[in-house]
Amino acid sequence: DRRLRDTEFVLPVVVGTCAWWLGKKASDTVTHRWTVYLRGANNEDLTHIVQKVTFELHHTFQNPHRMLVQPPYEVTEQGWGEFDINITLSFTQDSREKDISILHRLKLYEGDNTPNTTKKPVMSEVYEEVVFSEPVESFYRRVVST
Ligand code: SLL
Repeated sequence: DRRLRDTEFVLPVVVGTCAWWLGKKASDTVTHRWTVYLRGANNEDLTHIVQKVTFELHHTFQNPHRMLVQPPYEVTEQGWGEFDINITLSFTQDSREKDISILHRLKLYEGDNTPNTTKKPVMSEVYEEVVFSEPVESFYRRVVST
């Protein structure tokens, strides 16, 4: 599989967390309901490039290794604490690309002087560019034509 020497292919993605405080319904171990997600930065379909997305949750969760082979690439859970989530992307076979990882911290609280509210969620979203340098020619041709 020939690689294109002077070419790179950039995949813009967004990773984020969205957390709702449970207010009166909160208990000691469940204070928030949250979702962690990965999507195309412009909501484009990633299935022709991404084969699977794995979210590695804190070990206090059951089955912390959550694998998604189709969109939406997201996990919704309930808990009490903030932690770093390792997000691993695997790409389609024809790309011959290695997996890449993105670390994203689950955010439940806005900050010291901001009271909790059930009216709006706490969001933490980051734009990332996955860069394929010297992509395999056949893969590159396929993805730029779709
Ligand atoms: C902290 N280092 O101490 C972090 C750990 C872990 C959060 C946070 C589990 C809930 C469940 C959960 O929310 N863990 O067991 O279902 O802040």
